Amino acid sequence: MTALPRTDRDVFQPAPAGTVLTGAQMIWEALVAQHVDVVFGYPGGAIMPAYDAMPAYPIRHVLVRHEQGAAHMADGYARASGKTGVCIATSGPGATNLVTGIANAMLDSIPIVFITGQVPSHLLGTDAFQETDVTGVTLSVTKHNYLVTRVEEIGPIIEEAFYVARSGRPGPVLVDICKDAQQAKAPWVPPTAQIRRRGYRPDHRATPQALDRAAAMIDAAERPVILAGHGIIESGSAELLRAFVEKTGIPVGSTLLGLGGFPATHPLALGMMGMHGEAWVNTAIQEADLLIALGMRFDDRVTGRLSTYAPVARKIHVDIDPTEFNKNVRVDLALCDDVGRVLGELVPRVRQRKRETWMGRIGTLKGDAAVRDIQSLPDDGHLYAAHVIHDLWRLTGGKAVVVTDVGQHQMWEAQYYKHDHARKLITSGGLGTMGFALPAAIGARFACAADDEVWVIAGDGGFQMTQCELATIAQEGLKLYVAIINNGYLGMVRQWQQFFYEGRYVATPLSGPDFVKLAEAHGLTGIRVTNRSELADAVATARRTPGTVVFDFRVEQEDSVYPMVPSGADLGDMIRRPLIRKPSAIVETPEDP
Ligand SMILES: Cc1ncc(C[n+]2csc(CCOP(=O)(O)OP(=O)(O)O)c2C)c(N)n1
Repeated sequence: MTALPRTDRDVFQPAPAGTVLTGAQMIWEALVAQHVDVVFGYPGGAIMPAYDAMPAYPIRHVLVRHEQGAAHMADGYARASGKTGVCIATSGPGATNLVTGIANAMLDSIPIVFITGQVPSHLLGTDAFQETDVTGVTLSVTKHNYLVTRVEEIGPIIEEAFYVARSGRPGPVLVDICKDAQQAKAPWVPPTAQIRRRGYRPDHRATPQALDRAAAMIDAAERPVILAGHGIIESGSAELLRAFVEKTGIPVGSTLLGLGGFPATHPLALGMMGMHGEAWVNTAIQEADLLIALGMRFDDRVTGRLSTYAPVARKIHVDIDPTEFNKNVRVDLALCDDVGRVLGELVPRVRQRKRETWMGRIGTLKGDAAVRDIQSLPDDGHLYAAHVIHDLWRLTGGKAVVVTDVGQHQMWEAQYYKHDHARKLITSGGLGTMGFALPAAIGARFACAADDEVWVIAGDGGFQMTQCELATIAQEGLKLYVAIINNGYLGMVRQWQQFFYEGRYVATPLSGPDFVKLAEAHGLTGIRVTNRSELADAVATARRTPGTVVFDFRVEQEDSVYPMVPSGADLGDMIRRPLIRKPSAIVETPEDP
């Protein structure tokens, strides 16, 4: 296998203004100018000119096994790094294979620039070979998209695409470039960094009066709760949130995507809210007299039934996207601004407080839930997914970058792996895309420091959706830890069947390959774990083993995630884990990792 080496960044010289370049060269010039160092993609006819030009540029290309994987890799890279991810594919099937990954990025507000090849401009609309109207197909799942037919447009549009993807509420932007525009030549115009898009104003500022009003509402509240969302992480505001919380003494509930935006081991951290949130968070929200929603969007998985949501609370909502206000929940005060800027303005305005009565009440709620907590139960020879995740949290010192798939294991991860830092949990929230974890972890691997451990936590169902990317891992020589939480079911759907469809397990029992042999077939290592006592040794072995290790954790097959607020039910109306031990049998496991 001989791949052309890429040009080293140290020797690369950007083209001076006026140099005649092909459109294909302009694509890479424009990407280098945006400081892109890695792209994830798959070649094909309509994007071949761009691929042919690529080796002259200091950008690493990761050849995926399916374009959906490329999209998720760019997504994982963006989430782990805070930069904009880049993905490249050909027209027609290459581009349509991206759609799930684009939609995933759209719903979670992830900045990614997608570059697709398109048939030559004179063939547009003729049903030419591998022609798909990709801008049409992706219209509703991109923040913005472009069809480029002329070589002169390539540089300015790619620059604008990065600006749109990153500014305001981030999101995916697609640039579809006709093959003849890639082949044509024109004088190069380097990026100007002076982008003005008519009608697009991503910057909003809350007024001083609104900030004063928010501070007064916060000072007056006796039972306030902060709802910390993904906006805290995307805007890099974790430190400001901490300063605000420590001054006001207000406890913090997090959305799934907000986990890590506030340290999970902080005394004022309540954990995750919503459908599989901690019981005490949901009850605290229902009893609160003020909700301060920061960079979150009152998703239905978070609110439960809207008509009974936080019935006595006044609500302050801070978000950079004005379309989020009063969409699901009517609020008393909306602050349209960057959440970090608002926190920076609020900290000097609010009173220093301790809220002992309110925290005492939350402590009582917690005490009640703890006796139902599986993590606190003794090892009875069964391997529970919650135990696996709790033990991985301890063995990794809580410091790993964890990339989860979608299903029960995702919720257990959110409950039992305590993230103290932003960008350490990468998960598909809004779209809930099975198959996300393995490719997203590959992307994250490129963004993380060499000594960061990157862990995949996936179900046996979701893993099988994109397991072809094991070959990408092998070809790229990457070190990942892949934990398959193997329960032999599409577990989350099985759980719903158990709770709401009288236990009729239709199309949820699931077989799979021998995951140990599958890893070995790729030149990787596989380890099977069937008992909790084997887990620590397995992790130690994996650390000593070069290359990626795939763990097949054979967990309890019919376990369920508790608590659970049934879809559309009142947030306080939770199904709790049945008591399976008396409280006296509880064994304390060490809290610190
Ligand atoms: C692409 C896709 N198809 C279907 C679903 C619906 N769905 C949500 S969770 C789930 C089961 C996941 O099973 P598994 O990956 O084994 O994880 P577990 O729930 O057992 O932890 C399914 C089918 C989905 N979220 N994404």
